[in-house]
Amino acid sequence: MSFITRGFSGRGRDRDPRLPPGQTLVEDWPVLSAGPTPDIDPADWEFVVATENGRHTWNWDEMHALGVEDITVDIHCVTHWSKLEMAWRGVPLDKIFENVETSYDYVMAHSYGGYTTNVPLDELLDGQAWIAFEADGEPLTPEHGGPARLLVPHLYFWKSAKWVRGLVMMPSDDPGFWEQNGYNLHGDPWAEERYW
Ligand SMILES: Nc1nc2c(c(=O)[nH]1)N[C@H]1C(S)=C(S)[C@@H](COP(=O)(O)O)O[C@H]1N2
Ligand SMILES: [Mo]
Repeated sequence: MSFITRGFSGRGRDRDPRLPPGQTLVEDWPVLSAGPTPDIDPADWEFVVATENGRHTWNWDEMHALGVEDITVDIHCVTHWSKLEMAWRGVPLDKIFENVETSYDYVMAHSYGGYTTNVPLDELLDGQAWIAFEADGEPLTPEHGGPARLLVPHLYFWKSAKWVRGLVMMPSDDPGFWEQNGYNLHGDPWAEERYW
């Protein structure tokens, strides 16, 4: 007799509908970092948005003062794991871009440590992306990107740059670190945009 628990990443009608194709549920939270984990004190943390018109900067308190939200989202890693209904806390990118004038349509996210990833600006707005400080009720640990990371849950998780330090506006969709190394320029998990 076969028995399949609802929510298990089975096939066909037993598959959790929140799970994109080719993904498997995990209960733990894997750590995936391309380099060493930087040690950043929130007191030294600074976030920069650079546009064709100049630079805007926010320190830790100024960023929080923009307005922190609690959100519950699913995350999907290109290495085939997904984690459902994670509780996150952060500032929506909409609040940041209320203060930014740009005619450029693309963004390169830059991290402390040198990681980069590209995202179209319109995929960071309308409640689709956050500068996140907490996950599951705790400050983000350094290995998960603390003190602050980008969170773009509708795209594969490599777009959610850990230790984010700023965004550089670009006129064209130039590839970031993984995108130069074979990952898809866009990365929609529902369309399985994994690689080139
Ligand atoms: N700065 C930085 N951000 C990064 C990465 C990285 O190596 N460096 N890896 C990416 C990848 S491939 C994934 S799947 C997630 C992993 O986040 P986690 O370690 O918190 O699970 O972070 C993304 N953001
Ligand atoms: Mo990943």
